[in-house]
Amino acid sequence: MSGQFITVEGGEGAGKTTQLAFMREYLEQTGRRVVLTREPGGTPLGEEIRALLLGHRHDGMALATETLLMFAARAEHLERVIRPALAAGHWVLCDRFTDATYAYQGGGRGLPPERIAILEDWAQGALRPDLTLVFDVPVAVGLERAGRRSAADRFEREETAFFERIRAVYLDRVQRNPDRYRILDANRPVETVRAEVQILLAEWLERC
Ligand code: T5A
Repeated sequence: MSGQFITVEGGEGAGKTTQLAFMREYLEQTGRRVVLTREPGGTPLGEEIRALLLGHRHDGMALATETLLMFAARAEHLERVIRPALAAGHWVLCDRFTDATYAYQGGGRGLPPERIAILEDWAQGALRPDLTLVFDVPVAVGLERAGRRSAADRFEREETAFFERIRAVYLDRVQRNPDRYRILDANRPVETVRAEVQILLAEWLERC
């Protein structure tokens, strides 16, 4: 049984982490071995980079620095966790991946996507997620949920227009590649979203 690389994306507070716990449980029930991980992070070094990126010690960090740190954490993650897990036949569930760089550093901050594509090719080679679920929620709803959960990190302090641009990039990427992406309306109760996630995963399992 071959492994699959599934990523989960969306704006702040879309419910990714909540649904990933369910996704793991469901896939394990079907006999798959699952590695649940996240970006930025997923390794000891990556988690240290995450703290630099999300914390407030370096507010005003240059966009190139921010982007390269995302890819530094990603390179480590690929080398130590993602590639070995896939090679062992595990299913990798990743909370955000390179789509988030296109959305946040590209759409949100204005970095040309061509630059991101160069780093993507360098760090990943030919590796791309097999399936990407995009949880779509109105910006105000997501920020309100995220705000209830914890204090704002360096990204969550941005203005609404920043998050609208991020949402637009995700929707655009879904439209351009419907084979790889599935979009879910995340502005519904947790259980309703969960039921749709289960249907999508069941369909995906049939294809594998
Ligand atoms: N980033 C990341 C980049 O800029 N570039 C990159 O390349 C990468 C990889 C990561 C930050 O880094 C940026 C993007 C991010 O800003 P993070 O803390 O991991 O930071 O941020 P998020 O991934 O956005 O995590 P959040 O926790 O904010 O959002 P989730 O995981 O989507 O939401 P979740 O499940 O934690 O839910 C939030 C709250 O809402 C409730 C939950 O109980 C929780 O309290 N909730 C719901 N409430 C009502 N209805 C539902 N359907 C709900 N689902 C969840």
